[in-house]
Amino acid sequence: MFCDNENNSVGEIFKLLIAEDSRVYRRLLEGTFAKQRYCPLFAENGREAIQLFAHHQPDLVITDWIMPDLTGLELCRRMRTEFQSSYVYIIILTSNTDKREISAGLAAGADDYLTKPFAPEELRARVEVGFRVISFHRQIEAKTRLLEQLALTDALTGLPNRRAIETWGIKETAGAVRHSFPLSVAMADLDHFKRLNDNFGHESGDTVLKAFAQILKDNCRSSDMCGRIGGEEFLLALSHVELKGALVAVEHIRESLANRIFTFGNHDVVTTASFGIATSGEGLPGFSQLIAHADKALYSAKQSGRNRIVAAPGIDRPVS
Ligand code: GH3
Ligand code: MG
Ligand code: MG
Ligand code: MG
Repeated sequence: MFCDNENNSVGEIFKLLIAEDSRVYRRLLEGTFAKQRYCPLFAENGREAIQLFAHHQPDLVITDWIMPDLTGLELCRRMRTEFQSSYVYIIILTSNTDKREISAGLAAGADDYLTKPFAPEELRARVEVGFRVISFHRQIEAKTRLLEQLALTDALTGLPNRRAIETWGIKETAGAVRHSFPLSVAMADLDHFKRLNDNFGHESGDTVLKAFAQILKDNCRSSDMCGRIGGEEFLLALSHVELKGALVAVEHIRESLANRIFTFGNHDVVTTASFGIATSGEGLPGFSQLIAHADKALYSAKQSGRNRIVAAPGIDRPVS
């Protein structure tokens, strides 16, 4: 096992994996890293190195060149091609001084090499360089993840945005076709929202948008998707749910908003939303067609008086 360096106050925690078939060299390497803030995990051959690599996802790997099963070169290649989720720094430790072979090792994905016999302080220094590089990589990876998250999130409500909804929808529709399960989509649009903004100000409008987003979140299972399409338009997609189930769920959402009293200044304000629902039938349309059907139904809901749910095609459920 890796050392328990979780309580290390020095800073980041790094995992080091060493692949070395020679017992003598393993001893030497143990001594090299004996008093470090990290302590290594050892593999005695290439296959074991791959297993430990997959299980522990180390930050840095030191690999011997010649081992009985996999060479260090093959190990580098496999680590680079089979495990691409997070960058790992690879140092080849070799008795091979042939520059062409060393170049081949670097080309196969190694970041650095050191020849045997090695000076412990030099290896420790090179490992520190590796951890420095890994630390930058981890920071960049974390920032990239955050940016990806922000690119898929609506800033005002914290709900997934149109792009996130579309990505989810394409995947879910493919699953629904493959496994023949129903998918229901509800489009929602707040009623007379412009008037609310005009009467009580944009901030009050934002308060209503956030409150409605919260109602959607509260009624959205982890297998579902709810998001803000834009403006005062939202979407709720219910996976494995037939029209009947979708009507019940959406009715609950409609009521939750209609029963809520907002106080803006001296005014108690009630606001409502209209909904259009489309459910995939036998011949499942694409996600964008499902949205288009739901949108058409939403238009009918608006035309026939608002604060109601209309199901496509033509199933009208006036509620007021
Ligand atoms: P309908 O019942 O027919 O849907 O009428 P409506 O007034 O809701 O529809 P309309 O499309 O005329 O107006 C939508 C309004 O939503 C206009 C726009 O200013 C407002 N809006 C869009 N995005 C935001 C936002 O982020 N915050 C606020 N406060 N208002 C927004
Ligand atoms: Mg060897
Ligand atoms: Mg609208
Ligand atoms: Mg509206």
